[in-house]
Amino acid sequence: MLIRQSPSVSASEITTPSVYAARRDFIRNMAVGIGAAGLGIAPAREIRAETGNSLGHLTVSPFSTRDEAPTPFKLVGSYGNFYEFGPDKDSPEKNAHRLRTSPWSVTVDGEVKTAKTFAIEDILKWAPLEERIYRMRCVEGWSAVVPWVGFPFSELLKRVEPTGNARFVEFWSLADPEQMPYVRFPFLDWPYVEAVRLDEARHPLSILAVGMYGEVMPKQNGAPLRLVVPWKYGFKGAKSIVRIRFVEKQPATVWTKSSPEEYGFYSNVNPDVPHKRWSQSSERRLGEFFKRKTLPFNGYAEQVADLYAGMDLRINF
Ligand SMILES: Nc1nc2c(c(=O)[nH]1)N[C@H]1C(S)=C(S)[C@@H](COP(=O)(O)O)O[C@H]1N2
Ligand SMILES: [Mo]
Repeated sequence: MLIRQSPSVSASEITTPSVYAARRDFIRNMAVGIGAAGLGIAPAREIRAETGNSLGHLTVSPFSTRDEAPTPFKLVGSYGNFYEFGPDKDSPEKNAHRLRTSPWSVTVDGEVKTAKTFAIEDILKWAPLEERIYRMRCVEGWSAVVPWVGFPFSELLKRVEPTGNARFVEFWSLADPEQMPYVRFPFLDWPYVEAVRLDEARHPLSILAVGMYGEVMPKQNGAPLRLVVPWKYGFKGAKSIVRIRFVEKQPATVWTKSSPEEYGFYSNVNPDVPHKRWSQSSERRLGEFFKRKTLPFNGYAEQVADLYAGMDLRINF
């Protein structure tokens, strides 16, 4: 995104023995989890998000990826983008401790019958929390398998009533220079706002996530509430959301404003549409050495391709 050099993951991402050990343990636990899932029992886990705040019993969603082991939290928590906290991959882990996630509320407005503001404590009670193990892919060419915790976006639609004009949904991240030192610098047009079409948002794979690896969301990954849409590039998943706005027309987003020729509105993972500065045909899973082929819609084509029937996804990229 903001990098100008090679988008590939640096040598420090090459798997270390401890990561292998963690992964082996994780695979063993996953095997237990898959067996337990059918009984509605949460899997036992040794790897945690290390926030120390367990979310307790979780139902394992049938939408979860079954054939790939989650990436160790160690990697997902230390390599990512959260530009409000700095431009480097380790800036979020280094600086996001400055974020105050309580009190926190989310305002829902725009094309809704009645605008409402919800406290995060109440949002957490909307629905039973599910574990959703999703493949994720960043437009820069790295990917991960992440056990998110959250609930379908559609739960929000039970609490607010969009008007007949609502066709798109914007997600606004917090932009507080006191907590987020880099929003003083205009390298992006703050606040970070991303958006999807309403039918994409209400697709059963789209979730509002409040945690990962069985625990409350780590600050660097977007506490206390973020969007996860697994068939799109990672930048669509706005972190630390304070406002959700329903709108009629396709809005400009933080990335279409900064570089419209590089970041289209749809941002579906499409190996056939190269980024202007690099190919999108393959990706490197964090912790792995060899690249793997990128799949259309990040492997979720069967579930989501219908949303784009009749659209030319080379133009609507
Ligand atoms: N507010 C905000 N949300 C954001 C970003 C950001 O810089 N600010 N970066 C995006 C990008 S480019 C990616 S790849 C993911 C990375 O975070 P994750 O590894 O926790 O999914 O967050 C997305 N959400
Ligand atoms: Mo990204």
